[in-house]
Amino acid sequence: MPHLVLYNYFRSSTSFRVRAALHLKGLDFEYKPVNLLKGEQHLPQYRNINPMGGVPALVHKEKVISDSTAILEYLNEVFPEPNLFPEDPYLRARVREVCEIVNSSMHPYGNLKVLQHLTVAHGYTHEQKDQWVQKWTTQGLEALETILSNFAGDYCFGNRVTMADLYVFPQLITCQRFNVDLSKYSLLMKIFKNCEYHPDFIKAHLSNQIDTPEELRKS
Ligand SMILES: N[C@@H](CCC(=O)N[C@@H](CS)C(=O)NCC(=O)O)C(=O)O
Repeated sequence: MPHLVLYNYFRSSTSFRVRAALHLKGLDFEYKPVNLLKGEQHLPQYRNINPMGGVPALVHKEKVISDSTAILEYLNEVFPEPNLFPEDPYLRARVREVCEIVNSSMHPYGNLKVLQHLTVAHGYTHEQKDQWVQKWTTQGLEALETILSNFAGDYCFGNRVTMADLYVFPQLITCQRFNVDLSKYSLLMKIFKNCEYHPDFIKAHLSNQIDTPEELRKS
């Protein structure tokens, strides 16, 4: 088995993406928790691994890669089965479009450092931070619901998991955490429920990790 080490945090949606890919590809990995709430991402020894101070970071055969998108592309090239992209180049482009909507236009607004800045510099309350995430993620949700209506089956693109599901599913969990009203996104909720029961998504889920606090574990 290849030696893979994943620096990550149970609740991080970018970490989920990579955990799910590793499980889908049947790859064993060593789980190294980085506690974001304790600020372990800012420690010099972690900054040596990822100078951006974020999770995830992957070490494969002593070579480091950080940023989930780069890691996922690498894993899919080095361990091609099952392919997380469709065969068709047009569909591949549309999968990447969906991933990028989540990655650039949704995820950053709920990121810990952004929310911490809103609290420290602007005095945001818990409710104001919820409203902030709600405001900025809604546009992405609307776009995803429309785009995926052309492609979805059980999952975002047809009836098998693709890279798009690895981005969309954990982002919907984040939306729930910030009380975003997801009830009107019926397609996204259908995909969410199917992902929720996928065995590799269960293994990657925030409630099942070694650093998951007891109160967030699924019984
Ligand atoms: N684009 C990066 C973002 C990484 C990132 O910011 N991850 C979050 C967790 S989901 C993090 O580590 N945040 C630390 C912080 O905000 O201090 C990726 O996809 O890996």
